[in-house]
Amino acid sequence: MPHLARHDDERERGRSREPASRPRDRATISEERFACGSVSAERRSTLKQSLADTIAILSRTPAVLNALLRGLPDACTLRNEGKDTWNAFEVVGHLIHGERTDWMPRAKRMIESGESRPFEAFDRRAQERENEGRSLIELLDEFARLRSDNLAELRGMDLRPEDLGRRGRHPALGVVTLSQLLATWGAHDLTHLHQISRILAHPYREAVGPWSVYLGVLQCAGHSR
Ligand code: NI
Repeated sequence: MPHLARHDDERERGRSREPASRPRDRATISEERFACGSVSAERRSTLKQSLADTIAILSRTPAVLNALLRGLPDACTLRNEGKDTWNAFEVVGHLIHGERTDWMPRAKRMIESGESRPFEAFDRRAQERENEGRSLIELLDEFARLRSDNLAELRGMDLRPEDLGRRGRHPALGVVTLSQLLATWGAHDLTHLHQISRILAHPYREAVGPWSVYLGVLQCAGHSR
């Protein structure tokens, strides 16, 4: 795939430049790698591919949201699934808050401090106060900008398979790895795309009549936190 090939090229170029902005001391990293022992070639290849796949998914989410939501009537984007549930506007706001406070800040915390400094708790209701009076178009544009900036920063970290095993401490879940965090970033996007699909389908529960039994999106009870 051209996209991945280009990405690999960028990684190689970045490596040869040895950017001064790397957040860690090179000697420390070498010592840690030595202490951890070697990662098998097969495992290295799997981890590298998993990260490339995750980045490929993460890079597409803003365009998916744009195609699905931009210009839809408010009746669709401001509808929710009932009391204490989110509408699509709030889901995009939640994704923005994650770009600002969750994924990359936590990845950097892991690199810089390991388990010694737990992550800040994530505020699942931040979007309720942050996005009052804003339009969905503004939110979609902001999400796309933040995601692009964060992925540029992630690529710039030039993570290697050994780095993905680095650990951090989640305030509720305990010890987690960088590999798990990045996989969760991708699965979190897909969870909320699933959720938006379910929100948009919500009004069809009665309208489809007996076909409801064939339509999984109408059977899903919801699970997104
Ligand atoms: Ni979420």
